[in-house]
Amino acid sequence: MRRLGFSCGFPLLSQRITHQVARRDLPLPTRCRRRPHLGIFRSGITLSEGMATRNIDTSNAARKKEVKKETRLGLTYKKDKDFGEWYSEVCVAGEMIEYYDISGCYILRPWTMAIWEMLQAFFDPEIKKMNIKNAYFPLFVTENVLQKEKDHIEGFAPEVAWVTKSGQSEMEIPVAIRPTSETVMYPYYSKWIRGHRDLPLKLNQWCNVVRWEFSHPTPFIRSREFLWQEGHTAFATKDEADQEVLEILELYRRIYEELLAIPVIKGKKSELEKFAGGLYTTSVEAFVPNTGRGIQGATSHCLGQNFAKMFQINFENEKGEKAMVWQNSWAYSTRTIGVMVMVHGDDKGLVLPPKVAAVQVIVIPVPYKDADTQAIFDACTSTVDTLCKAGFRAEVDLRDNYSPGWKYSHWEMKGVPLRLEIGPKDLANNQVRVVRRDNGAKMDIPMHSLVEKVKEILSYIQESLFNAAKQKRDACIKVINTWDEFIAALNDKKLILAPWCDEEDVEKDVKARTKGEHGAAKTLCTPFDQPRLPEGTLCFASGKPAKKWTYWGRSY
Ligand code: 87F
Repeated sequence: MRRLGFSCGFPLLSQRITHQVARRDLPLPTRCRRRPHLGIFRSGITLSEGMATRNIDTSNAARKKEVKKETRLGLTYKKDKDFGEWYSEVCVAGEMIEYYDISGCYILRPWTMAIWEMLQAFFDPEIKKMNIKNAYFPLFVTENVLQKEKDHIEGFAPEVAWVTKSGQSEMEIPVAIRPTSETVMYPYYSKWIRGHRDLPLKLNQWCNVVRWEFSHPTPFIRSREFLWQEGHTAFATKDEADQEVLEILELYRRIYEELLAIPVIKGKKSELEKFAGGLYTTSVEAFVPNTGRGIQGATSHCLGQNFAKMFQINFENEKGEKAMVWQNSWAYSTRTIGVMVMVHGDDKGLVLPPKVAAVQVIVIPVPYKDADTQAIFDACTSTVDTLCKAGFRAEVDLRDNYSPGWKYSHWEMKGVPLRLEIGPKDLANNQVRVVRRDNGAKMDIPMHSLVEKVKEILSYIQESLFNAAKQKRDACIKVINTWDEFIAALNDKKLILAPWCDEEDVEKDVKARTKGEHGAAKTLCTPFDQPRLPEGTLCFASGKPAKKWTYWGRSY
């Protein structure tokens, strides 16, 4: 860890800590000594780039010069310029993750776990309403059992991590760490399901999985260990399975759209992109406008009877005949959080939707010289009490070794939806100054309508984050009809909606023809919500009659 000069708010002697992590130096304002009575900070924090790495001359002339250079910095990278670097920096500076000394593994800090728990708090009761029960199966699986699924494990095999030693001795039977739990669970489904009265069997588990990926790791989006829920259900009939696939998919849509304020497209995966072990795969697909990449948000598979055959999951039906179960599996992971960071974050840091923010409202005292600091602190504390009693997640930042301006910047970096400032003027007028994180809008609200106004503003923020994200996403959708239009749209980072013949070879051909340094184009999904396909419409890639509209693009 190196210590460098750091400016916070105004020229201050302070420190800046850089974390040397996984090939990246991520500058982070972490501490600075407080200057007493900092009314000047009221207008907001500004961190001056020029002052970041050298000792600071606090003379008036120097100060003026530095003020001019104020850049509202905080983050080194800009979202529109260096998206990849910006993303890593915002994840770390926003205190979501910390890099770890194993590539592709990240520490999920409390700020992340609070969001994950919020998503769980929505999803878990919803699946319980569907009579799905939680269980927990072991982390390890033997080669024998894993190989039972060998047809589709084949492609995944390089990603399976193995434990081969205990202490210094080689293990007699090495064990794999679950990359997913079909092979762990289904032998027991076979044991537990006997007759039609044992059906449906509907289990979910909240757990970690390990996939030792070799492509470029990205926090939340592609990590070697991640958290997810995996649901595995078995039914007597295909109809029941089909119905559940869509019910779960709707919950995934709600996670993205209602909680994370991210628009998604519901649809079916192509034969090439579906889970090879299943019958069909449905997904919610999100889009990251900055990179022009689609991202699979969550999947809900109908497995058909493939696994039932492999694992002999049979039952005696009502007629006394032997039958095979119909199965589904479905999952969403901590990837959801990465999509949220990518879609909503800005050059000041994270932007958290109120429904998932660990802290929805941060209250910051703004003490001025000669003002009654204690009275301001008391007003802040009682404001937070009122908000918490009303059910909001509110906190006060009373730390006296940080300036108000530094705190503004800090909580902006962490994406807190709403900032409340209380200074002497607010105290005198019995009001608070409110600042929105999403658009910077400021207003004064009277104390007597605090709860009602905060409720209203938070719900505006939630709604306008979704609307803004949807507008941006929709502006990237390009409907095309020909190959040339397809290539132009791809180069233009669009989310492409194209008429397609739905042939696997054609998709493979498109992949081959678009292979390049940015990765090939592929199908994202065939949306359930199909626009009209005029008769005689031809496939953009093969020229054969088109069967459907399908979304194409580069993806994560
Ligand atoms: C990596 C290594 C080994 C994905 C893997 O989507 C096996 C696999 O089976 C593997 N990566 N998959 C597919 C997972 C399918 C399915 N599992 C349950 C889901 C939802 C939850």
